[in-house]
Amino acid sequence: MNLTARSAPPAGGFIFMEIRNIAIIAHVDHGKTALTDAILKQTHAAMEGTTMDTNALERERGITIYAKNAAVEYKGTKINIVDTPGHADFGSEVERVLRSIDSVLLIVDAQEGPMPQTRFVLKKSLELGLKPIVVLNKIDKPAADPARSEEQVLELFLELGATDEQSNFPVVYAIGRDGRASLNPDDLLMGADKDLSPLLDLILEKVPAANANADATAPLMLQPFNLAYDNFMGRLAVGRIYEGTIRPNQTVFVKKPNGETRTGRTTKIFTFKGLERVEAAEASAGDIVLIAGLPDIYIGETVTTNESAAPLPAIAVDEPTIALNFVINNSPFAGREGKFVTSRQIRDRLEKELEVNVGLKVDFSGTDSFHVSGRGELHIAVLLENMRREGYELQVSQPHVIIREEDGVKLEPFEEVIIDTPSEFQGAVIEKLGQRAFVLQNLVQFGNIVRLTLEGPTRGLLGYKNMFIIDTKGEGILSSRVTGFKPYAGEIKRRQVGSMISMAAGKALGYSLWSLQDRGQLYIKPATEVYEGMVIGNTSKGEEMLANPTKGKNQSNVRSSGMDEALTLVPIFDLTIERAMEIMSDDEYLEITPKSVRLRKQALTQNDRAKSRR
Ligand SMILES: Nc1nc2c(ncn2[C@@H]2O[C@H](COP(=O)(O)OP(=O)(O)OP(=O)(O)O)[C@@H](O)[C@H]2O)c(=O)[nH]1
Ligand SMILES: [Mg+2]
Repeated sequence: MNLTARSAPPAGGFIFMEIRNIAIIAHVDHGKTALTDAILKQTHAAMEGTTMDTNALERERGITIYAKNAAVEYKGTKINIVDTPGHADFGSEVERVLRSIDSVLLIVDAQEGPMPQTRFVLKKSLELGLKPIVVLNKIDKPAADPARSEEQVLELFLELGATDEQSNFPVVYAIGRDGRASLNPDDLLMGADKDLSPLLDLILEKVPAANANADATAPLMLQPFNLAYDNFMGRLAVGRIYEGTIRPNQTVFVKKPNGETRTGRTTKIFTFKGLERVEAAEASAGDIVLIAGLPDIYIGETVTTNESAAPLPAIAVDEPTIALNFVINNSPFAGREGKFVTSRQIRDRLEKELEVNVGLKVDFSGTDSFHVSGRGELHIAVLLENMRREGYELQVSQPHVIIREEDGVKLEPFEEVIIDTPSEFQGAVIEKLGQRAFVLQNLVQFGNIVRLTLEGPTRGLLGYKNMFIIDTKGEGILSSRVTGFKPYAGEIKRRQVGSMISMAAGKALGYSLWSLQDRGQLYIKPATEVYEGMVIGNTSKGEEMLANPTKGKNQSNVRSSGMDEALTLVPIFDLTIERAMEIMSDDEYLEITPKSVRLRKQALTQNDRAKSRR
């Protein structure tokens, strides 16, 4: 019965459409989102100017943070596309997507060639047996060298142990931003191939149809690989249907990977169309859907109509590596700028975040302070940035790596770091990372650039990134990825950034800032309001220093002519959440409000600080 049903339209009178499921993967900035946007535009799935980077923070930073689904129709076939983030901190977003699609477009900037995250995402894809389509992108760049990049991509495939079939990859050349692709780079540059059809045709030809061998009449087997949240419907699961058909108001069994089973009932089903979700009466094997109605559903669980089915293999979600406390704001300025400041409000917000943010963990046992664990500084910083935009106000403590014990052995997270830097700076980089327990594993020279590969504890990287920018004069590129928990690497001396602490409350005055700026780097401008115990800058010598930024020019001084005009202030050190988390000390809090990011001592008066030191 199943065999005949397979080629017939599924029940409900829906037109049977072939489906292709792909993910777009690459190193950061190689053009994944621009290409996806162009596919949406060409297939009239979205209006011109629409972008997959729908989140405000994504648009502002120009990076993708969340993996997102879209679907287009091309020549009568539905193509489900998952655009993924390229930044290493969000690598786990990519990993869990790869399990649920059938092929990847590996985008490579034809000027830069393969970069660290290219290696990471390609490795994961090859391990899963996927056969990538390689897109050499940005061939319009003056220094683009598609032939060389293609060769480097092939080397990378071989190095990563690709099978013959995998390393015999199809190649397309593209100017993704302009929505053009070709099988021949010269044609493309000469103006032929005015759209992305050559790429889309290749997808139809090379990617296996997702519903070709799947049985729409078999019992349902579905696995979520992502979560979303809707104010009315609550938690939504984005999942791939492996077998069977799913409908609204359907009773299902939800199985954890260990076999534990509970029942649930779907309320609504959605499929993707362009960037939108559309309600569906049913969806069948091969498709990617959003399900509402299962409030406790989680990534990697199996949704099935067969109570005795074995669960699908688990999708590994990486463990958190760093932790810090989210504390209610008790600074003298608390409540001035934020709408949501209470412990209850912050708790509710974090609970909501846990619905969708799979790399995050929160311990709610405290009352005014919650212990939050995440996948890296950027992962936490993005959450904090989102919260302040929504009107929240809170403080956080210095981030620490998570140390755990297994069989009596103390373990901590380790990372592989890949650095591209002009060779003149390699000495400083190797030395500084060496002091932070990093071991050099590989060094390759390309012209004037060296690529260093090092491995060491995440702990050693905390607070390093600022130093790296200085040591490489802004020309270095650092990418890192967590390689796992390994035995504790021993003590690492963290270079203390000394704080310049305000001993007064009031408005900072230009004159006093002018006289303080020789002692270190300031975080505040004239007219900034300060309070006692607020950190207003760092000191160049690394010592703690008390200062009064509100002090005016001493009136009894003999007037020195031309003095006021000569008050040139050097640009301040702009305290962003990420930078502040890097430099803060463990006796400080970072105060975050919709309008301000301030560093402060936990104990505000010198007396209290002296007491807490004793
Ligand atoms: N010259 C040129 N620039 C391009 C092309 N495609 C994209 N870009 C530019 O490259 C930059 C990064 O593009 P994105 O599409 O955001 O890159 P991404 O891979 O999605 O980046 P992440 O999601 O943050 O990893 C943008 O400024 C694009 O305009 C291209 O074909 N040629
Ligand atoms: Mg992107």
